[in-house]
Amino acid sequence: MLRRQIQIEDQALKPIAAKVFAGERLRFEEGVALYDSNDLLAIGHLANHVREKRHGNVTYFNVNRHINPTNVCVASCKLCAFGRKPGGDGAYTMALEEVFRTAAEGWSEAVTEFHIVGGLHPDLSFDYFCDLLKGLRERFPTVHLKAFTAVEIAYLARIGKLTVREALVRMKDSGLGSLPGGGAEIFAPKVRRVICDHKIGAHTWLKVHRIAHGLGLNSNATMLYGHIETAEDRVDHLLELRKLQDEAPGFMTFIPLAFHPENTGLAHVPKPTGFMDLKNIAVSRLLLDNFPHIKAYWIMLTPSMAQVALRFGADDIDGTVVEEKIYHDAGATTSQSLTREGLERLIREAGREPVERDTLYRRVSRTSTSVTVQV
Ligand code: V47
Repeated sequence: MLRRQIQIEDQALKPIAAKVFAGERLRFEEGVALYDSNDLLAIGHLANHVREKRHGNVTYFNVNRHINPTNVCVASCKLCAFGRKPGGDGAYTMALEEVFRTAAEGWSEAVTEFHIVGGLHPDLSFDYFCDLLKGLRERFPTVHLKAFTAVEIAYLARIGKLTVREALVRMKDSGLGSLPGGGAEIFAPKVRRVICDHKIGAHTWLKVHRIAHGLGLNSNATMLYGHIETAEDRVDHLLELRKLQDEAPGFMTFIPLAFHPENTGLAHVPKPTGFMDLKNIAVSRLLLDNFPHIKAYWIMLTPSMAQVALRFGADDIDGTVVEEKIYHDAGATTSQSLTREGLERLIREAGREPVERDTLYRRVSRTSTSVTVQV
């Protein structure tokens, strides 16, 4: 039915559409052809077909809080407006008690996830991070701790003189529940050299996630677009993620992240447009056939664009958040918080059915007196 209704103006998309409807995997060249095409409605229609085949009308959201224990960072990535040099203007580092107080201030019965990321601090010990996890687990035993990007994990392992596996085992024992998807940026070395020269390379980023998956820790993945990368770089990035997911499954969600240039070392780069945002959501849904979820991160996209993205391949809109620093330091003008009701309204108005999930995509049911996670 869907197949007959589709209008394809770009002839190059016809064979790709046939493969999508047949459920066949797309190749590198087909990914590039999708990015090169301006037939956004046809691309969106194909992505929506895949999205509805997997998830029907459901759109996921969660009730979460962000915690950023420090913005002090030894790396000076051109893409970032959040990190500060030690002792620099606006630099902060929370003592553990401050982290716990921040968490307590953001906590309510409804919160199911703390999303915790920060800078690469030169002096905080590996034990600080394990104690942070232990302290949060002890105080908030029902809250899932999605913490530390692969970049932080690799750095903390080095600081602690541990292998990545040993570091992850220690963190898991301390309460780590899963890994967020940050730090992936764009895997192509020539782009990484410019936008995040001091970060681990693609190989190490992928290795950390591979090891995490092997230890039973799920994770997410991201891709930063709209700076100096090419369509080929984006497709290469997506196919590296798809390959890892084939070999060592464990990714839950892919989140395309639009570059925000303000206050960064790449302030001259024009902001990505809405057209580019929707194309990235749609192409990632089409190429990442082994990823369960594609997230339209409303903080980054704006709530209005996130709503539209729910018809272009996305089935998740992220959470309530409350306080967000990474995007707002880089000029984001979105609000830092949406209520549960606000998220539900956005999703319903897009004609989708809101489903509250926990970090691992188990449905959360609520009554006025209790919260239940369905396992
Ligand atoms: O790793 C940093 C990106 C990421 C900028 O896993 C920037 O559920 C745009 O990973 N403009 C952190 N992007 C955010 C992230 C994330 C967000 C929401 C959900 C999840 C998840 C993960 O933000 C960084 C980097 O890729 N970033 N600076 C900037 N100026």
